[in-house]
Amino acid sequence: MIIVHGGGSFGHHHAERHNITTTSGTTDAAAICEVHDAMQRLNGTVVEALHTVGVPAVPVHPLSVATRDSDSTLEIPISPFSQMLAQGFVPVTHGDIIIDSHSGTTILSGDEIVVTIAEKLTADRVGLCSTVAGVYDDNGKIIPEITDYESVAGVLGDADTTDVTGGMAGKVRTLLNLNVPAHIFEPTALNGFLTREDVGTTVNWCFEFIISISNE
Ligand code: IP8
Repeated sequence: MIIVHGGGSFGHHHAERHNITTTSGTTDAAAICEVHDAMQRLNGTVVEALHTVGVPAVPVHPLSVATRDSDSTLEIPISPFSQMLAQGFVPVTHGDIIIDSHSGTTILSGDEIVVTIAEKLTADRVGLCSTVAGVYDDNGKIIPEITDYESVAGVLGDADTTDVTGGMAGKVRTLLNLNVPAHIFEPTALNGFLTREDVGTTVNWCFEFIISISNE
C-alpha cells in the first residue's frame, strides 16, 4: 500500500497567498520553502500517527524528486516507491510544490501523484478518503459511478475551503485519466474499501472509440 495525502489546511493557504497553482508558478525561493515546509510538517504528523498504530510508514517528498516538463508531463521516479514496498515499508507521499520547466515551480496535487504512481506500479485499485461520502447529485444523493466528466460537470462545484487544485471537480477530472477504478468515500467507509466493497462514488475510466467514415 502507498499512502498519498493532500494539502488540507496546510499547503493550500500558503500557495494561495503567493498565487501559486498547478499552472501559475513562482521562482521565489522563500515562497517555495514556505509551501513545502507546510506540507513537510503535515507529512511528518501523518507518518508519526501511522507509527503509533504500528504501520512502517516512511516519507517521500515530491519537491526533491518530481518534475513537470514543458508539455506538462509529470515525472515521478518510481524506484523509491517500489524499493520501499519490496522491503515492507509503506511509502507516504503528498501534494507539494515541484520544479516546473515552464514556470519555476507549480503545485502538484495528491490526485496527480495517485494517477502517475498507480499506473507505473499497475495498482489494482485506488481509494480517495475524503471529508464527503462521494460525489453528490442535485438531490443530495451519492452518484454511484462516473465514467465521463460532462455528465457530472453541473454538480461539481468549488471546494468549501481554500483549494488551489480544483476541489472535487479537479479530483474527478484527474481520476478519469486513471485506468483502474478509483473510489471516493468518507472515513467511515475506509474498512469497506479495504475489504474490497464498492464504497462511495466509483470513477471509472472507459474507452471511447470514434469511428470516422470517409468515402475517399
Ligand atoms: O490537496 C495540494 O495537494 P492536494 C498540495 O492533493 C499543496 O490538491 C501544496 C497545496
